[in-house]
Amino acid sequence: MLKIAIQKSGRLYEDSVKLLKECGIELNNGNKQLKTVAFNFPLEVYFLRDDDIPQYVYDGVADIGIVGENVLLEKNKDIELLYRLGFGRCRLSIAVPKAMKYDSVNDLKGLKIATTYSGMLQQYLAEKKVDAEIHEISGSVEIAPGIGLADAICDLVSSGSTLFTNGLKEVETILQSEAVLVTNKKLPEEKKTILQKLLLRINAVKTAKNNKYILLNAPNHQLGNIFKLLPGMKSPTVVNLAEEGWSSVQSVVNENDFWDVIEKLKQFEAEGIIVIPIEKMIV
Ligand code: PRT
Ligand code: ZN
Repeated sequence: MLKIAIQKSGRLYEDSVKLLKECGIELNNGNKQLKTVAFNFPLEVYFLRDDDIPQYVYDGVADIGIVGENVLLEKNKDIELLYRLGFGRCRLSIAVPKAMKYDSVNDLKGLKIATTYSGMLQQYLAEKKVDAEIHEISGSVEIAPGIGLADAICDLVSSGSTLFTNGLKEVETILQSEAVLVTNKKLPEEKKTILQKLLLRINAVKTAKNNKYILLNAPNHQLGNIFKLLPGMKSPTVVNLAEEGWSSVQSVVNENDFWDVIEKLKQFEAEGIIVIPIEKMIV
């Protein structure tokens, strides 16, 4: 049995449970217990505060965990980052009052900066050789300058609206963060085998999300160009159309290149382009 720690409630909870579900792992977590066992996979799930997850994984209470990279780095435990999961994206930034003149990181010299991320802020300021005072608080960091508790803040930002409504502007970014899968470094072989199975499934889900299945019709004299554009997993599937000189092509296309590829396909006389989401993809 492999033990995974995920957030009990908060910004990472839903996506973490959804990921396990997409991996075909069924949980009974309706009434928010502390832990639950999956019905159809050797996985025990612990629901914890995100701040505690690195310590629990380090101690081996949980074998693996899903946590923000920001928390992983702040807690600085000797555990391994296994996989970037692509949700819970945010950045750890320094912000100052809107009216303050700010040209470079040197303008932070001598300021009092409120944060819950004192470890990472300290490291950042040391790297930049800026001598500032770190004021560690446990929450509501964004109000600190407004109530005279600090001159600046260092906090997580996603849309930027919290900074905006508190009259602050973002001036430095310390880290780009997302949810990550972490593991204890000393898993026994039996648990490693289960982890490999889980990783295969996570990979299949994530790869599928990054790719689309594409079908199109094209004149045969353009097929060479189209094959170069859509190499697919091994090579594209090609079927003759009833109309002489035309073929149907089936392949996969990466989400990031999608619109570029579509534009080029039009130049190569492709018609009737159909794009379909992929549920799982094992390469
Ligand atoms: O109870 P527990 O301790 O488990 O939860 P928590 O309250 O400490 O964490 P939670 O649920 O707020 O966040 C969990 C993780 O989500 C964080 O560690 C990040 O990795 C990630 N994440 C992504 C964020 C945000 N986006 C985010 N915007 N965490 C916090 N925020 C906060 C930020 O602190 C600020 O107060 O949202 C506000 C800013 O948001 P914008 O959109 O106004 O910029
Ligand atoms: Zn927390």
